[in-house]
Amino acid sequence: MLKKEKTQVSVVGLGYVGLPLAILLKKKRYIVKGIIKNPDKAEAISKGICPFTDKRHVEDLKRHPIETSTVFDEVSNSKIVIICVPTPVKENYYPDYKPVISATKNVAKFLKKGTLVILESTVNPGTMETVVIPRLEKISGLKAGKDFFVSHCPERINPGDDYWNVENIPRVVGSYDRKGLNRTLALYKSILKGKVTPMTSLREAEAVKIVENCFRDINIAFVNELAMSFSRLNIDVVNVINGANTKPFAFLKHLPGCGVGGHCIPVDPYYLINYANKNGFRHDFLKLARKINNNMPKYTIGLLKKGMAKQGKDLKKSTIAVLGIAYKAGIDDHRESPTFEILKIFDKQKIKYVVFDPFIPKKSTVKSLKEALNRADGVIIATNHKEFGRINPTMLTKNKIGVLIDGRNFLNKTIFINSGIYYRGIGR
Ligand code: SAJ
Repeated sequence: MLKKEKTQVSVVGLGYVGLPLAILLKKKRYIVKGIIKNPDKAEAISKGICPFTDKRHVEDLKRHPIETSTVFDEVSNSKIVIICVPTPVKENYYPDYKPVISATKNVAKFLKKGTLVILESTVNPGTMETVVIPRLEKISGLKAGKDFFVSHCPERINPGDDYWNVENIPRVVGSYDRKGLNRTLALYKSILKGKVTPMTSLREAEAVKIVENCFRDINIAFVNELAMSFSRLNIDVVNVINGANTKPFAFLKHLPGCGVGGHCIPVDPYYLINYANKNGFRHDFLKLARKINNNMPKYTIGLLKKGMAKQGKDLKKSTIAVLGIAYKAGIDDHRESPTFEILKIFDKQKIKYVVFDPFIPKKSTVKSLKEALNRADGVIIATNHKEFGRINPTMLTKNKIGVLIDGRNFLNKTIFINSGIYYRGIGR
């Protein structure tokens, strides 16, 4: 039985996954030690200052500061070590295991007998057995199952979500052996309200997460393809999706947009595509979905070009306001954001632009929505931040803006069309 107050847990990686988890463990009276590469963030978190803007964690961390260091020594005093480091992809979309390998090696240096090591980072099936466990054993000289225990509990954080959080999201757990599984289930059941479901292996747990996110990616690709098709059939795809969504079963609503960003959805399918490829299977369907979604920024620019031409404006002599850098509304995370793809195409085609995101001033080229519109001849909404919801026809016409491409189908198309503005959404 876990005696929380006497159980020290090291959390490696205190980003959007590790930090909420560390705070929750502390709230549940575990002894928590944070480990993070960045010394400034380590110092801030130790003082209860949250290094990112998620308001939920700012308050929580102030009340429950986490003693955090950049070194791994505290692993030797921890009964449990949970690794929550990023798992990005490289340029060629191959999985980049560097953060996982570095964390694993550092943990192994201080690993003591009886410790339970859990990886929460998203990895493809087989990673625990081929990347993590061999390095833990080789460097520590200990044996998995005999001297230490290993599990995988894939993270399911949904940044910006006001309802689902680290405490209430159900989780799955896979382990190297039965003992490790029992210990891991005991840990998560002692801190979570969400259901904790045991899988029969590490691979199954790794596969669950990848399948969740591939499922989301292919469904987004499906509605993106519908959007491109229906826009030629003069059908509003959003109305059709909402209509289909009235069916109380066997339909799950997804919406088309100017692209798929984030640290998970556009990345995770490549983990499976590459791993399956190495084992002789080609995921043509997953690859096609990725191709469709990766093409949406280009499709969006095509809509803009058509609109500018219709309005008799020379795109080469115009400035476009790109509104939104974050990969989704209400957050400042811009990893894999479609906006960067849009700007890359603009740079290549020498199309002038300004870009504004109220959550990411450092990457904005203007200081306000007003300034962006003052300088624009056309607008692309790339992120449906609440602030952009107040854009109305007058704000455009007074700046002689004749084209609005709504990359998130965010605004009321009718009022813009009725005011003579060339409005196009994605599929409407
Ligand atoms: N998107 C669409 N159409 C949709 C839904 C999303 O174009 O219908 C786009 C978004 O604009 C965004 C990207 O896809 O650019 C990812 O959207 P997301 O809502 O999946 O955002 P994430 O990656 O932060 O959150 C996901 C979780 N989201 C939900 O389940 C709602 C979930 O897949 C995982 O818990 C989490 O990532 C993760 O960590 O895997």
